[in-house]
Amino acid sequence: MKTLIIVDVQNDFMPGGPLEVPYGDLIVPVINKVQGYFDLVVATQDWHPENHASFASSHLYKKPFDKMLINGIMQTLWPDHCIQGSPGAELHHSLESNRIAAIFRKGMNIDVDSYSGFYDNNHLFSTGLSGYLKDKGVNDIYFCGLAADICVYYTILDSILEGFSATLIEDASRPLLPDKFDDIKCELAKQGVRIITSSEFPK
Ligand code: VGL
Ligand code: ZN
Repeated sequence: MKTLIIVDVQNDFMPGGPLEVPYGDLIVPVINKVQGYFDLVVATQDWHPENHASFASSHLYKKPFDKMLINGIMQTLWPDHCIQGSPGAELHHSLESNRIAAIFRKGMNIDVDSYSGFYDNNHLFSTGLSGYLKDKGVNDIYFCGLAADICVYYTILDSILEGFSATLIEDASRPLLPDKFDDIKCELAKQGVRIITSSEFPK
């Protein structure tokens, strides 16, 4: 079961959005191109209540990208983004969604952030994604989406912990901080993650 997981391809992460990923929109046609090579396509969606603890606006005297200890975890504070039901939380309108079998939403607990599509950042709450994939007999997962150095990265790390084999499609993903992305890729490679580009899929 060759599976593609599309992470957080949502309007608020696109150029011009409140938490924009540089060139984030350029991945959409690449993702659309590769979808057809997979037996199963699944997506995740960052889906925060208003006043989520990860928003700088939820804390006095804090601004976006400040850091703060929340429940023992050092949390980066973000601009408000991906609020449940808002246009910014919707998947990008050009992302082909007909082949997406299921969408797993995350970050819904107001107190805890959730970068990974599998577990929250405390590793306490599961979205059910791992059980869903195992039920379907998935072993080989390919990853794409936004942001490569945050939610894609943590989703991949959890997939390895869950025993899946993981591949990042690099040109179908973009980092929030391009300068630090080489370190992230090194870390992924150390964990046994394959890093490829979409050119490896036949035309
Ligand atoms: C993300 C920061 C906060 C992401 C989500 O999708 O990478 N980053 N929430
Ligand atoms: Zn978020």
